Amino acid sequence: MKIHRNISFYLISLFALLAISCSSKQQKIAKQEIDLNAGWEFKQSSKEKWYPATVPGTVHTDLYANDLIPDPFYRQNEKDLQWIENEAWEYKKTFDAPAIKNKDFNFSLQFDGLDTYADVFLNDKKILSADNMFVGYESEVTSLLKEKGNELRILFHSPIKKTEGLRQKAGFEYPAGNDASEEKLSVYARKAPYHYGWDWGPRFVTSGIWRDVKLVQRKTATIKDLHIIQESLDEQKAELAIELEIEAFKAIDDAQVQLLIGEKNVNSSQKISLKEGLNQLKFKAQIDTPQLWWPNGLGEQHRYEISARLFQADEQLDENVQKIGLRTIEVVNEPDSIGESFYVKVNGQPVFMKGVNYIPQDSFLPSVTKERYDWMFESMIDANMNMVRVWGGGIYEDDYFYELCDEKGLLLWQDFMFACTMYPGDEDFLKKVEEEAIYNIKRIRNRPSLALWCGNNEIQVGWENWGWQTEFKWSEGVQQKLISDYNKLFKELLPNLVKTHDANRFYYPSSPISNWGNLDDFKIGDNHYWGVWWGKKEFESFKEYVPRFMSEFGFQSFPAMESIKAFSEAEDWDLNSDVMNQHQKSSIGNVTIKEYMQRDYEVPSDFQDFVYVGQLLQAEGMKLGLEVHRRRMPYCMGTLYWQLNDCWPAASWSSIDYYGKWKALHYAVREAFSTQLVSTDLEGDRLKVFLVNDEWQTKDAQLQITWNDFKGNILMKKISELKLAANSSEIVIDKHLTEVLGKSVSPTERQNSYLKFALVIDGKEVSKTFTFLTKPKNQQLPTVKVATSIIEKDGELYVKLATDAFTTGVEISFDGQKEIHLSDNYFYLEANEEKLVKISRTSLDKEDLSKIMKVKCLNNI
Ligand code: BMA
Repeated sequence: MKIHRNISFYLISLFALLAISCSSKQQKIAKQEIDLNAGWEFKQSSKEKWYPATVPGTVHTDLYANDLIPDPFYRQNEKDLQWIENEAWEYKKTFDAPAIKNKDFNFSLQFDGLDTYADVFLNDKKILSADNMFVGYESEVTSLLKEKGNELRILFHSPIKKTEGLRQKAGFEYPAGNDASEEKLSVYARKAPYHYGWDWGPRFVTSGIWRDVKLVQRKTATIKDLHIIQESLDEQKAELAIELEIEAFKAIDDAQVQLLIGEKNVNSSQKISLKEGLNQLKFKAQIDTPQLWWPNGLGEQHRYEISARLFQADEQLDENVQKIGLRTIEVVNEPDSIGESFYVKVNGQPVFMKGVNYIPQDSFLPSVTKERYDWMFESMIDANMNMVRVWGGGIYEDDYFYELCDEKGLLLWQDFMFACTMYPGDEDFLKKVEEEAIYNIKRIRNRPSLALWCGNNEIQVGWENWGWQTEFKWSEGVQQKLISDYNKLFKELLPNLVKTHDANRFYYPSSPISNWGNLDDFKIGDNHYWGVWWGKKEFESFKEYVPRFMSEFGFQSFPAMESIKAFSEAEDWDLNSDVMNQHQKSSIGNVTIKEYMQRDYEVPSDFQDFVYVGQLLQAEGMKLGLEVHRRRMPYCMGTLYWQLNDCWPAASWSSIDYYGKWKALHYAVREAFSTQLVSTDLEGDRLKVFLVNDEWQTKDAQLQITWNDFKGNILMKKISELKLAANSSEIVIDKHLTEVLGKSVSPTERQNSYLKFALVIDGKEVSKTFTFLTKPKNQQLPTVKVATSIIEKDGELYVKLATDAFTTGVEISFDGQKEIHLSDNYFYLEANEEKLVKISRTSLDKEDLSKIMKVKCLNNI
């Protein structure tokens, strides 16, 4: 064993005890990947004419780019584009492969994602058939490849036609309620469920080459997989097991493996023998005085880069590089004195999970650029989140998504891709799922952010509580089959695969495990509380229905007007118009928004005002839920709201719209998730004030309470000094309002005044909240003058605002601009307060922006 600075490293191979040398060899690698994404053409199979295509891409986006169809998201175009799913499509390209002259090389074509039923031909010979969009395919093509003019052709079969026979054979319908067709074919295809429609998304059943295509050239042997397992971790050292899978194209006895941490060569092996086929090598490694990886908010996301290099004689054949993080993550889900816990411990301590459910960012997946991923992650981090759930009706995400989880410190809750319906369980189906699970487990398992695998979304609760068993009138035999298939998939196959390929990770069969309709269930595991929205319960019910872990809850709103303008015309701006209904997929959508609005606000008759108030409503309702969950820590140890984003421009539960624009909700989430939080509960005239601290240190703090009237007169001010215990939630005030305010509140004051609570640490206001003495619709908000101007400061543009009286829900927008970001929006402005709001995500200058700026507030509508 040799020590290099604070990193010591030793390895034991299954085959030989290996000696160590210090020479780090880095040279041209025999394995090369040649990008084959350029120069594709496509056509409808039944037609003659070829058109240019984009790879990665989809048929829909290629048709649109060639002006063969209109914008699928515009108005009601979705309806007219359903024919595409019934057609077959062909893609082709030609390429040269000069390296084929070198007889030592082995060549294969690698497809990182084919959507979904595809036959692939090289020089007219079929090289593979694909039927699962969630796996990559590779086919050895050495003997078929020519030096010049190879033709690669892919025939995509209609996913509808491909699965119709399976439905007929089954002879019964699956309960796939989100599949927007009478014939529920989505269950038979291993294809993103949301493509078939969802209650926030359109139906676009895509086909296409949705991830990269490459020609891969290799020599003699290749590294198939590098798996790094953290076996132990303490302050002194981290012990790692490193497993290498090497595929040798022929037996050799002069291979060498070199391992590095960062740039540091920590080991070179003596010559080892590889048998033809798959070779598994195991090593041990140790990192001294490890630096830890922390979730966002608790510390740095330190990572170590571990590389394995494979040599033969002096030639480097291959290299595999993985970035790992050293941390412990435990999901504690066990019986306790209340019922059954569900919480996450990171580096030894329970951490409250603040996060969100993520859906694919586009109906057309390849349209999601790195910039769009960056923006989503920036927005999650800005909103103080530490967990994201990749929800089971979408896709196993792009590698870049997972890279950002690691880099930014977002713990990853990864569902397998099954949602809201029962699924088949025949041999063929299980085989496909097995391949898909192994492929994706191996792809993600080295990620330090990966906290847990979850079998599916809402299938167990669906089966037990959604009435499927009576609604579908299945025979006893079908019911038996459905439940037995469920058990095979989620209680046998998937947990066994996780155990085999990612042994230390927590597996959870289905989220949620408990039912929202039953209060007793809130003592057990996780819950999706849909009493608000689907159950039409008051937002206040969030206080009663607190689970041990909230993995979904939400409330809808429309995107802001500038985003609505992008898919509609002025004549569509009506809650009941066909276009607005097309872009509202929840069966109870617009009516429900209105119903809740009536409870708290005066419902504006003007559509644009309705959209605006709808966003305030969503933000206020959800803020209550998020705060309640944090207040109830440690009974409740996490809250992931539904949903972060959208896959098209529409009304939905999202906090960020399709164009990346933050709704009022996202600003509210940022406040509700702040590291230290002040939160209030006024029930009748009983006032409770809660303080929450997510840091692991005690904090000295000041709580400032002011009672003001809307005109700006201070009616009372109180400051108290306190200590916030580490990682805690406490009630610091639980009194009658009169006691807190020093006098009783008159009926006029009730309508004309508000309380402001500010939490100050080290002279900085870290959290604040406004508490009202009556609902917005009963308040007498004065008409206000909000003065605005755009100023330039240190090369940045800001909106400067001031108001003459208390102002609710200040919304800044810019005509025709749907992507501009404002550092704050939909905020309260106090009388005589001056505020600067930073403008970003625009190339417009001060003059342009001044001309198109608009300001709205609740007072003036
Ligand atoms: C949840 C999700 C989705 C759905 C949402 C809103 O439970 O899992 O299926 O979009 O509810 O209904």
